[in-house]
Amino acid sequence: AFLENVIAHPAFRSGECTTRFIDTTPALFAIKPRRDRATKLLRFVGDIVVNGNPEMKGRTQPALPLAKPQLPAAAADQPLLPGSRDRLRELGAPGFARWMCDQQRVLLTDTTMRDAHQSLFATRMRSADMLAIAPHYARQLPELFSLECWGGATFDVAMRFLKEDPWQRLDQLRAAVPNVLFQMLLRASNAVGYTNYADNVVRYFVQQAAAHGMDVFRVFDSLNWVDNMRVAMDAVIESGALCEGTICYTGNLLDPRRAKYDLKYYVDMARQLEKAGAHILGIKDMAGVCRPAAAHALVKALKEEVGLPIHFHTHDTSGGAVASVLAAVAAGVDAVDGAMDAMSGLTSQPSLGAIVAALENSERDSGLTPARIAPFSRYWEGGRRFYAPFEADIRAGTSDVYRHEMPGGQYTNLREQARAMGLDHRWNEVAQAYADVNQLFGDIVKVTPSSKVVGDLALFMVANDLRPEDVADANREIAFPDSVVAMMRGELGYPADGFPAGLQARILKGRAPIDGRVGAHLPPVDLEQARRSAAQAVGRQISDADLASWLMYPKVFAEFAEHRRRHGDVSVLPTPVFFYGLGDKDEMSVELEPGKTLVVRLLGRSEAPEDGEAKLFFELNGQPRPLRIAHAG
Ligand code: 3PY
Ligand code: ZN
Repeated sequence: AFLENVIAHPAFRSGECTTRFIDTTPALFAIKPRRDRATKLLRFVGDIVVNGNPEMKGRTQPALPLAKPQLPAAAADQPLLPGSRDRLRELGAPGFARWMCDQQRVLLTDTTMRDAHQSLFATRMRSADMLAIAPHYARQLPELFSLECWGGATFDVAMRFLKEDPWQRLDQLRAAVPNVLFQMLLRASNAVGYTNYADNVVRYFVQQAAAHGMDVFRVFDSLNWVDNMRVAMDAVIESGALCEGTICYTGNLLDPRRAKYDLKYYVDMARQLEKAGAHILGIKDMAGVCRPAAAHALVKALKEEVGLPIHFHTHDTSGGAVASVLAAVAAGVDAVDGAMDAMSGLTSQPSLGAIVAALENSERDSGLTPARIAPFSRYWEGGRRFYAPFEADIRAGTSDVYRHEMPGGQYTNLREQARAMGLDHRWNEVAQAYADVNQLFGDIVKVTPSSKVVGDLALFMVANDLRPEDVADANREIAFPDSVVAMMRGELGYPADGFPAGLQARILKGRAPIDGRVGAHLPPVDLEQARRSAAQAVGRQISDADLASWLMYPKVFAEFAEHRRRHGDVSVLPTPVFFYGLGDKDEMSVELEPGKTLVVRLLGRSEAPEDGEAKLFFELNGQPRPLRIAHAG
């Protein structure tokens, strides 16, 4: 490696080096632990071959080999045209918002790399599958308004389950797509976590995300409490990025019996968001319950009452989402979300291809065509197969969502939790309990993290055969789940009209709820102290982005850092290898860095049961590499 460094050094190559070259060029001694990297990865793969990926426990492995997804045929070296991101740079956020309002065409967001996989297969999409197609997006779909590719649950799942660095994902995607806006989902004071953070932590997180190239922040509060959104919104606005202040849609606008969430409610909230400085107004229909007529009435009213461009997001859980999108378009919505066809439908977003086709040759033609969407959908069709074990066994849409109102991202999760608790056959009761808990809580917005609390109590009720009357019964002793107590204490904030006082008092058992916003009570975190703690926990220097990960999820981050120390960067592995290992005689090639490729082949294995080990015969770049792997547990 030393010699390689000498040979590669520019001074050596240009013949400008003197006899003191070696003494005066310390960089030559920076010998990269290359062999070490390859060995670490090989050991990781070997462990999966022998013991399986722990993530696959209890899941059914698909038949191997899985075909590589087919990339769009057009070359990735086509010229790069200016896109929405160039326009934001040129106009600034307020100017960009005005530009949006001036567009006749409907602007499109592709959610494939965030919400679609979060809602279809438990957020398990790996960076490698995004990065392969990213340059094609940049070159072939520069008309897209944005790519939603970060935030929400992707942040913790990347570290927790995929052993990937979410910041590295963002950086790599950004490098591949310099011209189209990137969009993230930010849970206001909960940032990308499940509980409120100190204000300075929320600010720090937003600053980091913006510094790493995030352009559009869809900021929402899980109880639609605007006061709890201001810190995050201010930080976004200050960073120069686009602040999409977002209303979570719930209930049924046109049902007089659900009067709490009427037009006035939404218009009031929209005015507050406009006042708070939002550049764009988001409508987030996380459960997919905004029926077409409601979407039309809502968008029409908001267009009349506020001056912001409106961005509509929904889920296709019922099967009716395209109709709602088209109704929103007819009422003048500026931008809408969809997912590439193969990643759409069910609990995901409606199909972009279907939306594009519906609008083609109309006044609000999106500028795209189904033919230009198709190669992307084909790619994702193949990519999705990698994740089959994480998909819920759901074949069709369900209009039952109008009863329970579970967010698309939660529905499959909760079903999975119910199954794990042996309650699968009582799903109908879980769904009803979910609706009942919502009423007990005073008919609240249900979206991460409030939706998790409602789900926790619903499962608890079914598991313990509790009816809503039992929960409401002041004479009955119930050990409520921790998350329920925390929410009633105000740890997620409050709905504008508070929680029902009786139930709240009963759940808190005499303890006082938090007065006002949690963030107003939490002392600022000493960031430099936190950096030192993080460095100590992981035994190395901490970057600014690492610090943000630590602040969000200290334990998850520390475990991820340890995984990386032991196994290296496993995000470079092909997805089937990461989850399912290599079969006998299978080969994979991994680009460790540009120009450095490992070609690995598994030639065979033998068992050495007396040592509790398996011996794997790998070939690494043509050289034999036997490895002994211990059988786990
Ligand atoms: C999230 O917060 O992750 C969501 O997707 C809510 O819809
Ligand atoms: Zn969503």
